[in-house]
Amino acid sequence: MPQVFLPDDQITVDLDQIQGDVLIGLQKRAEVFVLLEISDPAQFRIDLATVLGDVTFLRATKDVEQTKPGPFISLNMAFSVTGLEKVGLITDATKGQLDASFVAGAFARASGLADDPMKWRPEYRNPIDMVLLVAASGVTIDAAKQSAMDQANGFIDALKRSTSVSRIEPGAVRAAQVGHEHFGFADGISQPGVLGLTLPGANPDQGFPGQDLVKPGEFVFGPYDNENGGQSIPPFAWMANGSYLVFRRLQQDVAAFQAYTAANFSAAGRTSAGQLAAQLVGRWPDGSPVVLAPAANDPNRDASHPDTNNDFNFGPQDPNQRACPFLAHIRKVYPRDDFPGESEKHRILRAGIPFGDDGDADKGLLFVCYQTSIMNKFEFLQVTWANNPNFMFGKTTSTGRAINPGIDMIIGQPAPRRGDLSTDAAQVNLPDAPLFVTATGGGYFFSPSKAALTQIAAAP
Ligand code: N7H
Repeated sequence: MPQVFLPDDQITVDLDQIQGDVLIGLQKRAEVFVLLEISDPAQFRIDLATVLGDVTFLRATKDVEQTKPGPFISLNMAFSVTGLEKVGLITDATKGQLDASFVAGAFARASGLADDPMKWRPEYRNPIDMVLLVAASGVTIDAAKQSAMDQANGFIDALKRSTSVSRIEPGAVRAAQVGHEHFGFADGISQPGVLGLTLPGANPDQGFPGQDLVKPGEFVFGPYDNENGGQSIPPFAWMANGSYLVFRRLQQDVAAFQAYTAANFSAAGRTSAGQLAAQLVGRWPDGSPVVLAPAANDPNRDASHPDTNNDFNFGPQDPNQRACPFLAHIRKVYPRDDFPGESEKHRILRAGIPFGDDGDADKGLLFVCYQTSIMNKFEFLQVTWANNPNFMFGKTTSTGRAINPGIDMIIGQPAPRRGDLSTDAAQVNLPDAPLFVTATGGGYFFSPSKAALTQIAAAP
């Protein structure tokens, strides 16, 4: 969605300290993720000093968002727990004060998310110390791919005396359907507004209609206010204006998704494979929400209409899943008023990009999200809501029969992947589905502030 900001003198998050991907998202038609191992920490501090001036912070990202000046390259970087140890920001004795999932590392946490660790590419099974995010915008997709890779190679070169490359992941928007992920659905529609950054609309608690403003401490350490009535104060001063970055390489099986919806729409009482697919996502491919447009997409609420495409709730509007199933991806991961008081505590800022060309077997989403707690945000959404067939709890059909909604068919992992679409007396089941999305790698990182990066670079 387009972003509209408060005037600079009313912005309360630190535009000069927070990296640009964190609260706004780097502008990107292509983005290269470079996963690095730090082989010589002392040399790394020297090398880091040579690229620090290239790191993009929020002020630049905001300016680019507002002025769209043409070709633009961004660089962000983040460190894993092993990386933070190598650069001396934490020690074995102090790391226990950080988010426990971050400390354990993404691969160690994979089986708890119901990933198959054997599907993880070998490079991701070894510790990765840091990631560079190199994004290119303002040019054609092919030019952006070239430019992001050229720039990434330049940064790899600048750091080559002190690091080695574990893996490079190139991502780009899809040429055939810009702004749509590989299943064909518009992405990047619903993001939380950020209090103190996003310009409120007619409703002072929202940006665009339906876009609730969330306290910045949910996404970045401050002290900034959070949704628990407190402040997100980090355990170490150098963590201020930083954020945890979750990276997941999610392979998508487009053929399996299409085959499943084609084989099952009729028995599920839907008019077409497209309608069932939209109901599994909770939006039509054009972005219009099925809760407001159950029978067919609504061009007046598509991805190009931020003023209408997010202006909905689930609870009173659709209490018996007549329009949008409880298992729909967007209803699982952001239940809105189905779960008042809880929904806003588990919001994330997403900043992913597709990988692979349409004809490739290996294609999917390089998923990225930012938060101040990996356990309470990304992992909570994946495990407690998406993977849990009983969530949303306490729902019934219009005849009062209890519903166990079933798994999030898009990202939910544990078998059996099935669901209950009943709305009234008739029982309507979705049969077992194969995996449509499989994690093939990932990393848990921390995106430090400018001050923290400078501290690393200056350290003896
Ligand atoms: Fe999801 N998809 O194409 O089906 N996602 N997602 N996601 N997702 C969303 O609102 C998708 C994944 C969230 O505020 C849309 O931008 C795919 C993970 C959240 O109403 C679509 C993959 C997690 C939202 C998709 C994937 C989330 C959201 C609607 C993997 C977290 C916002 C467009 C390959 C654990 C919900 C939009 C809201 C929206 C898809 C992954 C979370 C189309 C294909 C791993 C919070």
